[in-house]
Amino acid sequence: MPSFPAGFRWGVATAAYQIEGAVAEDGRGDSIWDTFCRQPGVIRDGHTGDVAADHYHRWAQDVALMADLGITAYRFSIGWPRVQPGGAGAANPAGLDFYERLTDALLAAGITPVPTLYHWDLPQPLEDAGGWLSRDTAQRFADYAALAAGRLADRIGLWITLNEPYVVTAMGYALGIHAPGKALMLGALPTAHHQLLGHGLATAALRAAGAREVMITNNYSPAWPASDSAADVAATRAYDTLQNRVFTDPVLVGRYPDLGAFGVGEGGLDCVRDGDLAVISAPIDGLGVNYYMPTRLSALPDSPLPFQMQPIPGYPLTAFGWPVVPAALTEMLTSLKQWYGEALPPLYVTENGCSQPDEVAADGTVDDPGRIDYLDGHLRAVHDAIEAGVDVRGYFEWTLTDNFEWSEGYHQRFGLVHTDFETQRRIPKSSFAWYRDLIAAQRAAG
Ligand code: IFM
Repeated sequence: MPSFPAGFRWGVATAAYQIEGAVAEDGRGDSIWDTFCRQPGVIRDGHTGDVAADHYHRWAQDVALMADLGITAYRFSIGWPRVQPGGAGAANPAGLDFYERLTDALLAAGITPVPTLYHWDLPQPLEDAGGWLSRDTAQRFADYAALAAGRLADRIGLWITLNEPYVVTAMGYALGIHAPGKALMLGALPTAHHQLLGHGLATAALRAAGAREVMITNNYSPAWPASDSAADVAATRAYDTLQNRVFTDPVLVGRYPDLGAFGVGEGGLDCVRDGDLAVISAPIDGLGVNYYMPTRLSALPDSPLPFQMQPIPGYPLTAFGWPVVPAALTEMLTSLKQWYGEALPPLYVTENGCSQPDEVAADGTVDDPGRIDYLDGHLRAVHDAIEAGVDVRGYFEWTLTDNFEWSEGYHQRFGLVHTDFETQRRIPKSSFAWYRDLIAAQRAAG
């Protein structure tokens, strides 16, 4: 592996609902994911995040694993319903206590904490009041950001507002595959604007509370046409706009891309008010890039979403069936630089990883060579982007332990550490040792 720049941040990333469990402890309220998981038939095999990887009780063991791994930064998410159970009003001190204990343990282990404020666990009372379809949720988010930073910004410098707002809009409100399970198709578009407004308002609240650096994380995917027909090329452009530009242009250049392909006229989205884009485009200090795979598209005529995804033949697949295409990560990082030029802040790969069908062998070990290949290829791809002049400052592997993978329940294992969900026993996989050795070598060289 070539050397990364000195000071490059080596990390792992997790999210509250996927690992914590303890959903009814210490005053935590319900989130939309608690409610969604209770609905029959929506999550594979009826799994829920009620226990997950029991990180709420095993956080000290997990921090010890991170210290052993040698990471320099840990991206986790703060559970909004733990900190502010009703989504408004005073903080739940016990919720903040948990993240304070975690933060202090990380700092004591020499690991920089990098919290994300919203990784999809909207307090249920806010959804009952309209969720991200309601403009008021943006202000509620900023108030919650102020509570979290009010307790922690004296120890945490770098904050992330939202994780993958595209997925919230697309999977949660347009298609109904994720919580809150609404299938509104294009009626979901206001959730994009309200999340972005929440990002802008929260950015101001974080800075007022003393946060030094603020970022937003989106998931990006190079969009490839299935053919060179005009229809497929247009469909690909529409998809690219929706996934890669709608949640980035307003933040970096203060305007929405052309949404004509989605029936939005020149006047733009109805929900945008004067001054919103100035709030949304307040300067940020970094852009989080989550990358898993490219997307290949063909036209889907007479549909509100005018594209359909096509398989990408010729590449290995993860256990989830996702094509493994490291070069597309280089393409994505260099495209962002091409698109935004000087307006692009430093980039951090805030998620990258894969689900593998690993199993515990008779001797108690877990070998996952597919994950090692995946990580090796994608880290080389990040390095290629740096060589090409893109300012990438860190890499957060997804994820530390096997966890609750949303609609797939516990069926997709993304961890460097195997979790036995019956006993909560953790077994570092061979990829853990590989990543540990890589980080040690890079840190020694840097
Ligand atoms: O597990 C998810 C995570 O919550 C958001 N990004 C993609 C991961 C893998 O699907």
